[in-house]
Amino acid sequence: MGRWICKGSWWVWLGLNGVLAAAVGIVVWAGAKAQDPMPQPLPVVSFSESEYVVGEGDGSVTITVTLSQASTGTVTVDYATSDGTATSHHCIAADYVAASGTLSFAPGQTSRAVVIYILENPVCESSRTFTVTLSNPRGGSLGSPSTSAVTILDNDSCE
Ligand SMILES: [Ca+2]
Ligand SMILES: [Ca+2]
Repeated sequence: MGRWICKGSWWVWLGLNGVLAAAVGIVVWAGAKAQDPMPQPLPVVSFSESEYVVGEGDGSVTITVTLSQASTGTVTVDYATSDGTATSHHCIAADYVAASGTLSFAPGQTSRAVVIYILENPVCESSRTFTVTLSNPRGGSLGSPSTSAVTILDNDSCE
């Protein structure tokens, strides 16, 4: 294991030098690992579907929001409904109950549900649509789809 070599006017044990170099290298490598851990890519938060269809008489629709991967920290994202042809504010024939808030994914959790209430009415109508939008992710990044369209199918006779 090793040999003596002549370096200038000194004899040096080459094998011992090699072992010392390796030991120093391991310490430097271990220190770098401790100080600079590999950054985890942020989970991507999005709707599981870009479109949902619900019957007017179904009572509610459940929208699923997913993370691309489990996170070691909490991930939150805001959601809000917005009117399209379906409205939440009409006095007589509102179609759904507007909803907004913040969804929180606990560490390890990759799926959360948003329940939006659909309102029954006796009015003959065509299909109506509203949207649900995600925004302001924290601990993750926003992916696609970040908007989901919900279509309400009418159930009233138009005669
Ligand atoms: Ca109805
Ligand atoms: Ca109706």
